Amino acid sequence: MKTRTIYRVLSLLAVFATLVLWQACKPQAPSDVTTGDASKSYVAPGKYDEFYNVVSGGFNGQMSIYGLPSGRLFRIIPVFSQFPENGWGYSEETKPMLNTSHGFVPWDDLHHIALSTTKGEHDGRWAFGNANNTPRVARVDMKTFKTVEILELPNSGGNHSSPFITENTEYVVAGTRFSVPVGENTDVPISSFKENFKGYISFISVDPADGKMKIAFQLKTPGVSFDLARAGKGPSHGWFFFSTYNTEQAYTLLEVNASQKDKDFIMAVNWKKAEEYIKAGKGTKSKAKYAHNVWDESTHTGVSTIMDEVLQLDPSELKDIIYFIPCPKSPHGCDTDPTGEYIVGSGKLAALIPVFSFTKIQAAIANKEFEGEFAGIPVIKYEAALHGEVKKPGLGPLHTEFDEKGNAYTSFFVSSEIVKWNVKTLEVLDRVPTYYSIGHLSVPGGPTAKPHGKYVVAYNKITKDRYLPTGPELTQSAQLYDISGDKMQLILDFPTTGEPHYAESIPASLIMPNSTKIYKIEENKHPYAALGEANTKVERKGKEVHVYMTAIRSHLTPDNIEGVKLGDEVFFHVTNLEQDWDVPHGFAVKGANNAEILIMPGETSTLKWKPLSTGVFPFYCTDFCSALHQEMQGYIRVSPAGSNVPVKFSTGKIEDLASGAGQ
Ligand code: K7E
Ligand code: CUA
Repeated sequence: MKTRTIYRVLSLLAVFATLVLWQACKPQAPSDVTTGDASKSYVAPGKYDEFYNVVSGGFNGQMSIYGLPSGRLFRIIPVFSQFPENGWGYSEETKPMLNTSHGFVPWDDLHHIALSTTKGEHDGRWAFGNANNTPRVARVDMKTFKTVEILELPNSGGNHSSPFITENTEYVVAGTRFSVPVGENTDVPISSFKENFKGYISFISVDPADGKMKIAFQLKTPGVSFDLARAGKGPSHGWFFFSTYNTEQAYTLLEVNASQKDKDFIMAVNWKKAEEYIKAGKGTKSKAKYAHNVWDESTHTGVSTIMDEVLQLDPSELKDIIYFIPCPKSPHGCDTDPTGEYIVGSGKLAALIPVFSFTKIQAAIANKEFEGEFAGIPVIKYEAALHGEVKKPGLGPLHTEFDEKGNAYTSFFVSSEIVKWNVKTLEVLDRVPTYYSIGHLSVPGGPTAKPHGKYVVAYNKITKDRYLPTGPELTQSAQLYDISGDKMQLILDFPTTGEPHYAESIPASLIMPNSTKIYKIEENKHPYAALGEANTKVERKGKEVHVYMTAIRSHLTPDNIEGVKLGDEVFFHVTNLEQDWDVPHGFAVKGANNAEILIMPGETSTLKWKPLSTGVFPFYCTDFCSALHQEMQGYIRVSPAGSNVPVKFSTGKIEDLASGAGQ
């Protein structure tokens, strides 16, 4: 008890000292800030940006797409959260994409994105994102900017160290933040952490042809927290590096109890070795329940399958898969440089940045230069793995990105700055303030073997006085710096949606030519599609009424529907017959509690509606599609449960009252 109080006091003192230091080096007020040449971020009307900036949405659970250098927002791609703007997670087709072993989860937290690479370079095919809370990895197709696959990760809690990709996107890798009890009985005392709690790293294989994901294997690790990671590249291809914290294995008041040790670990994983063990028949199949949701482009529908098994390897028995390397004070970022030789650990509470050498790590393993073991895993001697330390770089290093000239850029949360340093000489070259308290940063191509350079974007955690105030809740603040010269120059502030954590930028030339414009109507295999107005109909199946509807400028077919009865569920399957770029139609019906849907050209989408009263209900197109958009509307009649109003439907039919009245 006494020791704990002392720790507590010490840690509070440390926090206090940090805050004092922070005040001392707090950046100036916005009006005092001189910026670089703002015209460098100017993209004239009608001109395109040079880069797509793919940004995680943090607590909004989505990804967003900006242009660089303009900072203009182009799109929010719904991933792990329902999105009223286009009906993601509301339409019947998209609901299965948000299914999990815990049922339908309408909102999650997306921290990191990863763009697919081939030979370590951006290939423009897919963007991956992680769900933190209910652990999942999603794949977005960069042709359609649509989430096409979501894979849940069993035995994980707080999927933060995720997703990170190997050089050729062989694997997307995800590490658990929370270690959790595993095995048959997980109903154990929390205080049994050391005995019962384990960490898991999932290696998800990605089919090179179509991108399909599958959990290839999981590594069972000692019970610690994994924070971030990077794959090796070039000479270190075949290896993976994870930052860990809470190697104290605390299970309460982590702010104090997980900050006791002077050093935590970087965990080096030899995944080629793991593959060898699997080939040799090692590993055990364990029961696990997780959802695998796949979007089918031809039916425009997601299918959710619950999986029941996962292959696991235990590196405490299967030697040479993992090694620990001591790394000062609760490392957050763990980044590998473009050459693959250097691994940078950023200790949140450290006053220096250690840079490890892959060559030295290999030599240390070969020569058994270990300082001992941690839970059965060898710990390499710090000095044996170390290339060197960047001295006095700043306070609170978080993340490091690289340019094409051998420089590194590290974000410092506490001292609110970006520091540029040379990877080989470890010399600090330049520093610029950020407004305020930067989290992640992103250099175009920064995590790849071939950075595109030019800019660094700061994703700041505190916005304060940078924009017109909007009450207690402010926009998030990103800042763009020109890094083409020796000195970094701030050239743009731009607000962002959600809370961006990580982001990557990719040259527009790798994405733009492949961007899908329409879905071909003749390829539409949706079971309820009406491929042409002649195929529209209304079908009753018991208490379900299926409306095969079409939308084309400027009418819905059918636009008069009768014969629905109270107690029925009505499914509006709307096919957009347009074959023209940028002509979506929308659909909404009065009283529908899932609002509306937005349907792209050639696509079919379904809105389910359960009327709760009799009467005539209007429906209409929600997307301004033509001069006669406001005429794009119709009526559906709902009669009492026992009525004998027959099912009928039409468009453009004028009935004389006598034939329709009284029914
Ligand atoms: Cu924001 Cu990558 Cu969740 Cu660092 S993490 S800041
Ligand atoms: Cu279709 Cu408005």
